[in-house]
Amino acid sequence: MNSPLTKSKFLDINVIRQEFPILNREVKGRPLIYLDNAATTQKPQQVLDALTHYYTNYNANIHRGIHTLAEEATAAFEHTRDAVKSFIGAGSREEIIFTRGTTEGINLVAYSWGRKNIQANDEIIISNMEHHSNIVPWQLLCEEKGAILKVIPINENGELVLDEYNKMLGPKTKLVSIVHVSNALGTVNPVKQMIADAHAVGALFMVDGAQSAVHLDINVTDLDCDFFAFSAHKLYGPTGVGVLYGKKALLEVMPPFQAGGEMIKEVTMQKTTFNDLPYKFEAGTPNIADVIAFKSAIHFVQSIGKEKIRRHERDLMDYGQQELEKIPGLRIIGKAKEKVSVISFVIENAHPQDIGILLDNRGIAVRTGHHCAQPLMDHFCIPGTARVSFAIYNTRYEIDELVKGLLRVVKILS
Ligand code: 7TS
Repeated sequence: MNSPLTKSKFLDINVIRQEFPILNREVKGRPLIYLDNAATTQKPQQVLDALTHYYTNYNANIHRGIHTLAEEATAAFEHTRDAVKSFIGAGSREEIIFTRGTTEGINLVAYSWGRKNIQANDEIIISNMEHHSNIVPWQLLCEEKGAILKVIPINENGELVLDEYNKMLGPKTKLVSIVHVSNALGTVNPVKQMIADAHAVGALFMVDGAQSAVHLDINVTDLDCDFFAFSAHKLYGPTGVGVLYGKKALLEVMPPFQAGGEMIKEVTMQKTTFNDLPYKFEAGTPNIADVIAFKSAIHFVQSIGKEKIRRHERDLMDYGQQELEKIPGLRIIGKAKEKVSVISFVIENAHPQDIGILLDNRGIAVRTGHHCAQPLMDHFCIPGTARVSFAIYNTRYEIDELVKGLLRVVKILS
């Protein structure tokens, strides 16, 4: 298997693949070709080891015990916070809140900041390419408060129409919440400029970084965003862990999201005072093991370097687009100038679900459907797409296999 897998001009992908035990498995009698990385990435051995090591050696609840195990677990948990802080360029560790994932991070802001600060007739801006996680929390908030949700349109390439955005911004705008990289199209949005534009009218800006944290260099201080949410599981880390970054001054005056243990300073039956940041927003026993293992995922990414990862994925995306476009009846959805790691497509006379099933029969995993972005699908007048999304361990050889599979799909279905 040496030759076809090592076609990358930039990295020894074979060495990297060896770190992912799951890539050795077969599906339907063929070697797994995993092209569903925007849904979740596979996990390298060091992440799996960190989980086992924790449960084998120092499983304990954190922040409350004084025994050795509790101290070791607390230290490892807090080390991840420091690793995240530098990974995204935050100003202080108090600005890093552990959540269950991007969805919970956005809900936290909508619930805590939103319910305190949004009033009738205020305006919140999102875009037409948002994941449902960055639509529904704002819809609920607007319904509750009588506020108005405005939606930035997109063009045929799948890019935001920024003129419309600038026209929408005004004194009534209180918050803008935009996806950094679209999960369905791969479009990279120019959030830095958009943040500056929002701030110019006094609005806050939240970035949905679910897809960007793994591909782009993130520096929240440089971006000057007010909130940034992402998930560990799309970044070679475990499921059930995410991060909400928030500017300290904002977090400090926000009310708690969930109430319970850990988030309190003192409780009497009359009154409760709340813990300091970031613990005020981390009620209950957190996902200790997975937070600890997340640090290994960050190290994995840093040890290769995002620039190299990006170049490899760019090569795969360019090669993939070039080869897929040769397939009769195939149309790529989303052709933004700035794009990473995702190719969404439809094939004439072939339902995306059938494409997915036929590819799975060849051991190829892709995502099909609306990708939790139904308004975006409506914009393109399609029920859904088939989507391939790349990670560091994918190869040109796998794209060649995908193309063979798709040619077969065309033969069977059309
Ligand atoms: N925002 C974006 C842009 C996403 O891509 C996703 C998950 C979420 C938010 C929610 O993240 P979670 O970790 O809280 O679930 N996107 C996808 C996907 O594209 N396929 O499966 C999940």
